[in-house]
Amino acid sequence: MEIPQPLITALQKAKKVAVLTGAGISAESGIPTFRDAQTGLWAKYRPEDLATPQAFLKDPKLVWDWYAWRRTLCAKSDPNPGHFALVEMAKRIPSFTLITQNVDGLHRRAGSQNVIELHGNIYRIKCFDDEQVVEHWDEHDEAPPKCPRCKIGLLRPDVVWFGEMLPREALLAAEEAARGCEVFFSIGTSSVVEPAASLPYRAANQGAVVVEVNLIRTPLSERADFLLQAPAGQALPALVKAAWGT
Ligand code: BV8
Repeated sequence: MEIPQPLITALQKAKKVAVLTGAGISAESGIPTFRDAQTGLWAKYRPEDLATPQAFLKDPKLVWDWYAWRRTLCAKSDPNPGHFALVEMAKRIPSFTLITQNVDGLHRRAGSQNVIELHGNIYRIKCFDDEQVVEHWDEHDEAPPKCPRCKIGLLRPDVVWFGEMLPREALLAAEEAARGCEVFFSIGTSSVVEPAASLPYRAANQGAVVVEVNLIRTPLSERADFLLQAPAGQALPALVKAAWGT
């Protein structure tokens, strides 16, 4: 894959790089993206209709089972060359910040450090009522299990649903990284969900080079300086090889 020389040069010179990833970087690991048709049992549901507190309150078992299915899928999936290329890139950039919208934990499993998980993590479970994370619960309990601590609340995945605030520290750290970087990558995201979708614009507004990696154009494409229109699992290793020969 041909990488534009100006992009290679910008990356080789960069001291501060920030990266935002979305479901697209995990697609080649076999995890359906938000826009992919859900498969099997879940084909008739739209993710946006299930990933909300209202959906959970309306049908707790349905939403709990959807996340249980996704958790199993994530656990069976492995990081792909796109995730590993970001681990390599981080070794060569003095200040590298990885921000993800994904809840699948694949960046950490690939070896990325200090990943900013803007939308939580599907493996972390918390009480719907007091929001406290729960380590263990009665696996034989009906789905969703009751909180073993307060005995009243239902357990839910510790992910950010639509209409819920993002974790404050994570969002502040992501915004700071976008403001201070020289190169900002937006990888495998439809660039429509806020506030994550605003991060590349914050970077562009302070003069950063913005690079989009996606199969198709998105609302960000016209603002990006470079669009690598290819699967992340091919584009990112090609970029690392072009910049650092590995
Ligand atoms: C908030 C975790 C303050 C859960 C997710 C009305 C009412 C309430 C809120 C709003 C409203 N209007 C707007 C909002 C704000 C709302 C929002 O942005 N809505 C959108 C739909 C307009 N945002 C929120 O609600 C956020 N909270 O704002 O709080 C507030 C509160 C109340 C009222 C107003 C404001 C919370 C947003 C977080 C939601 N949680 N995930 C879970 O995982 O179950 S969002 C989920 O979808 C993802 O995490 C991701 O962030 C988002 C988009 O998904 P992507 O990652 O982009 O994936 P997608 O499938 O869309 O695209 C994949 C891309 O990859 C595609 O472009 C594809 O081409 C590409 N691709 C595919 N394969 C590859 C590839 N690219 C490269 N290589 C490949 N191989």
